[in-house]
Amino acid sequence: MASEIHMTGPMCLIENTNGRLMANPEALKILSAITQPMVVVAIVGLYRTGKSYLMNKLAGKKKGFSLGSTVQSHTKGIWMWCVPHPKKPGHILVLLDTEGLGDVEKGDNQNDSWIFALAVLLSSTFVYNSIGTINQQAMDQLYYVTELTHRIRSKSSPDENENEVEDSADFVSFFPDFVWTLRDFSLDLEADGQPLTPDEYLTYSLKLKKGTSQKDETFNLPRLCIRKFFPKKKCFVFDRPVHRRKLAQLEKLQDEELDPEFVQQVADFCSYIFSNSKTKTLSGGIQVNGPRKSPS
Ligand SMILES: Nc1nc2c(ncn2[C@@H]2O[C@H](COP(=O)(O)OP(=O)(O)O)[C@@H](O)[C@H]2O)c(=O)[nH]1
Ligand SMILES: [Mg+2]
Repeated sequence: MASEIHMTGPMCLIENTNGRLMANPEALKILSAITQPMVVVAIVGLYRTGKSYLMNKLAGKKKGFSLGSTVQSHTKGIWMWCVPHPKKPGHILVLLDTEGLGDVEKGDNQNDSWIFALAVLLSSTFVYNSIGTINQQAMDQLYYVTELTHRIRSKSSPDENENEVEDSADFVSFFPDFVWTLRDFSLDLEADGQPLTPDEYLTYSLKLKKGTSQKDETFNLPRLCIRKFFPKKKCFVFDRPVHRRKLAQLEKLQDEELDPEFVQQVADFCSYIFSNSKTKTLSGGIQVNGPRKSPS
């Protein structure tokens, strides 16, 4: 059966056509034909932060999702690539790459916010990718997480509610695991002279401010949302893969030409995803395969 899934490359799943998000019927057809359990990994983050490059690593292919300033990166939306799961026989690994998410100021962030919400809902592992350290800028770009409650309404709380973060616990049960990937990370991970693991660094970065000023609340909101929505969190840091001048040719370089630390970090990330990413399930533990996931 697995041999029936033969996608030679990614295809658009959710397309932004004239400002409207539309599901591509061809992609839905492929999804509906999949009868095996699916592990769905989605990646989201600012453009040109190496997302597609990392997804190609998960696909085990040098080429696939196109990198950098190609035609594809002008199409906002979600791209899909279904490959046989490299570690779980009989399972399909569905890779979802998002395109064109810009900063909040650049119009059209309604669609960006929907793309973000769809990536959360469709995936069993949700990867948030950013460059550098977990600073306020990286948190601000996670602004869409604070909009999830407006986008997703669970049946049990149909009315507008002041306290949406509190009331969202009921849909968290089918939320994906959260992985934060930090690219070009150059900080020494330590606090008070003690070394920190990337996971401890993430936990530390998600600490809330005690105050109640507007500034404190703005600081706390994305952190609160991540903590509420994603009970299972993981963090990976990556060195810069090569010297700045060679970055544009990254796709053409052999592993031997890359920073060995980076090669190891990518291997560790892939290995974690392959062994830990769960099958996408609906509440009640129903496994999702194609026909259930696509609209019937
Ligand atoms: N600085 C840096 N550049 C990267 C990294 N990974 C890929 N790139 C390069 O950054 C550019 C954009 O990569 P791409 O994967 O298309 O980014 P995306 O827009 O987030 O999908 C390409 O030239 C890649 O070769 C990384 O870890 N660090
Ligand atoms: Mg990309």
